[in-house]
Amino acid sequence: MKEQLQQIKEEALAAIGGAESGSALERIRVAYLGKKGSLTAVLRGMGALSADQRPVIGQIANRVRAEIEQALSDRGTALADKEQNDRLSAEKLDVTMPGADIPKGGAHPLYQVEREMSDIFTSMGFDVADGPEVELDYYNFQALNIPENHPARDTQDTFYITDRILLRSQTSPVQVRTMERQRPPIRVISPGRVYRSDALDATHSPVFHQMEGLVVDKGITMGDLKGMLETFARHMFGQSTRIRFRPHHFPFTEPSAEVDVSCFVCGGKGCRLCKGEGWIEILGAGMVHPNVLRGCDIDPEVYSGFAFGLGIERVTMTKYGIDDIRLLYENDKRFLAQF
Ligand code: 2U9
Repeated sequence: MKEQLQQIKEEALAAIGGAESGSALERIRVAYLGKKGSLTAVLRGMGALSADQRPVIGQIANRVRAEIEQALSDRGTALADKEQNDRLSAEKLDVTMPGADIPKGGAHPLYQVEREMSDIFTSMGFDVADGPEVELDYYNFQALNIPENHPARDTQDTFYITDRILLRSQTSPVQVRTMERQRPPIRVISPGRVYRSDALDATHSPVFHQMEGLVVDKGITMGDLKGMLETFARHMFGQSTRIRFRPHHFPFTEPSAEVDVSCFVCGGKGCRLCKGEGWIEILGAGMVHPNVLRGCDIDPEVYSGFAFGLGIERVTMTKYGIDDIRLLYENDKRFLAQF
């Protein structure tokens, strides 16, 4: 029986030494120490031993059991350690490795300029208003004192969807809607996309962006318009910028003017950017026509207002010296990365 126990122990220890997983160890435990295990079977057979043999064999059997249990536990710990080490080395992270280069995007130059302009106007107390790009003829033309046969309505200039519905050719409809909704004082700008049936070339695009502004209150004068535009121009193009008004005609303003800013490259002496003029035209403006106020149920005898409009592409191209409008739409990363 002694030899039998010795053999069981050797077999068990060899099996434990070769076990590669917790479940293999468990199978070994059951095979030797379980209810039907080989060591258990030997212990059961001890009843047949003589009284003086029993404690001797019993002691050996207990030692064998203890050794097998110890070996199972040691191997179990070793396997668990190994498993953890394997996992740790598989998941090892070298925090000193240089990171992957994730290219960073940025705001489109048109959007940057729009935001810069909006910031200047909102700091002067303007609200920002938005409106539909698919508009009624009424808001795009009629309400702006542009009568039925005015050349601006020509299908060559405007995309008509039906007789009454079109793609807005200016953001003025937003201001008309604002006047219908809100009583003076009104101080609002409307940046947005507009559509004109022009062929795409270096200076024209059938879709471009405008920002218009409108102020209506009691006692608003051309002086207010001039002061406000000068403040805008100085913030946008530099503190020494001057502005100049040239008489013009728009159906929706009277009097009307085109407005130039002194060239911010040469300061007015004449250079390549201003084509030797010293001045750069950037916007149109004027006092809101009484017909436009009346159409929105605002009494022109009580209230007056000024309005202005500028092309965001034009400001962007002037500011950055861009000579082809198409660069602003092609989204070539080599171009965009410069802003
Ligand atoms: C209302 C009344 C009047 C908006 C104005 C201009 C002058 C103007 C052009 C600039 C370049 C359009 O993008 S552009 O081609 N705009 O010159 N716009 S005054 O006048 C308004 C607007 C709304 C109710």
